[in-house]
Amino acid sequence: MKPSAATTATDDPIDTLPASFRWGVATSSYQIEGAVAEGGRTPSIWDTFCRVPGAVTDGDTGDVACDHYHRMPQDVALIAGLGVDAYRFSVAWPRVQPGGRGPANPAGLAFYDRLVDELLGHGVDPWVTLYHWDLPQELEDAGGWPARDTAYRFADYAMLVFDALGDRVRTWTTLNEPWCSAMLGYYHGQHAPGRQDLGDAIAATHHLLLGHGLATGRMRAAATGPVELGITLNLSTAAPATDSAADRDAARAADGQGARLYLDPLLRGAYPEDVLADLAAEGVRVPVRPGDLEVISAPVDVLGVNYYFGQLFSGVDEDGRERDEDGRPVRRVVPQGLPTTAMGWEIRPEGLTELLVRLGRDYPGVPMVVTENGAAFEDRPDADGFVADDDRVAYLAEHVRAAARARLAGADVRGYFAWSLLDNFEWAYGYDKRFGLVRVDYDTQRRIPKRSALWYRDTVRRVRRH
Ligand code: IFM
Repeated sequence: MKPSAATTATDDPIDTLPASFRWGVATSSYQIEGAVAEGGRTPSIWDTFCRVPGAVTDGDTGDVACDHYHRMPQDVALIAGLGVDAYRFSVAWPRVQPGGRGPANPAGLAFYDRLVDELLGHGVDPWVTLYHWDLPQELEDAGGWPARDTAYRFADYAMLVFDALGDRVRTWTTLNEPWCSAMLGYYHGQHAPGRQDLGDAIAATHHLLLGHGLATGRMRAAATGPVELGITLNLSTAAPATDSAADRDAARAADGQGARLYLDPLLRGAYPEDVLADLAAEGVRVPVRPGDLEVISAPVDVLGVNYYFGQLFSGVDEDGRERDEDGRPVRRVVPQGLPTTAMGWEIRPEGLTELLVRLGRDYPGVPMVVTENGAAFEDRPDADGFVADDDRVAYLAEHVRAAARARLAGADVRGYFAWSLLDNFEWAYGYDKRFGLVRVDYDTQRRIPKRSALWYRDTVRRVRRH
């Protein structure tokens, strides 16, 4: 259905969303499951990284996390209670294929098999992400994502999961946020495996995309019924702080490495020339082989968009210099003076509208779903553990509104997933940052829906009535 202002019962853009709009909540395996040594699971790069002194706040690990592995039915009941259409979760590669090669581990697959059945039994669509950062450690030891072979290992693993769950799961996301896997993991060193080499990171980018394309092609060929295949990218807005040439170039470069380096090969079958030139200036080339771009640009049915903040860039540092001490062009994030979340991320809902409209314009023909959006705040539970998180309610409401505005402006946005169902392991921040609609008391593993969970449930209900 085409959105139209005429269907609006109120002035709230949320009321322009159609009943067919898909609502969901999202999580990922390492962030919630725990049970890292059960059912034949082997270590992932995150199990290893968490043991590196200083890598994760307070030395936290995902060993127990939200204990979802043991509490899955209770968590599915929570999801169903929110009245959402879909649950986006990820499969832990080292649970399903320990060591990253060879046959499937039946005990690992059985967990996801039960999860899918439990969801379907509650009328909730399973939305599977195949890779949300938990690479089997053995594959990292063999070179990790910078090694081309990992792309082929990923496609094999994807097929193990697809063969087991494809009879009941319709929507498949290959990768979650490959920029984070590649750049935070192999360049900035803030995520597992903690390497710091731009060449490795760019090779990782290419092999992640290649793995996506290989898996997409094989799943499409093997599908016996309707499927919806896609990938999820973390995207932002990158605007110049001023109209100066240096600031405009900084914004171009940031958008190039953050967004177009992924969007262009996936949706246009070519890497962006300006980004290749920026990389070449740093002595780095993308290790493309003949035929790779055809594989990477295999058609997708949905583009997942994860949005948390919008940024301004400047090409000069605080002292007015355009080059850093290594002679590289300056690309500096300029604070906008906006309110921030507990992550220090500036809150800019209109950026989501701008982003979705831009994606619809620059990469037409691909339906979009906001696969993650949400916020960490300093939650203050009352004596019963209830959190009146009005800040999170406001954040979510403004961003759902922003997605609705993008639809009104013509962007083909089909759904919205709140990040996250539960407070969980927030990577290098450990359990210090809470994104959940549902509070987790980590001492008791008690789940307590926050005010934002109730707001989300009521909003879904309201829109359903349209
Ligand atoms: O928690 C993460 C998630 O794993 C990926 N997207 C961003 C979230 C918040 O940082």
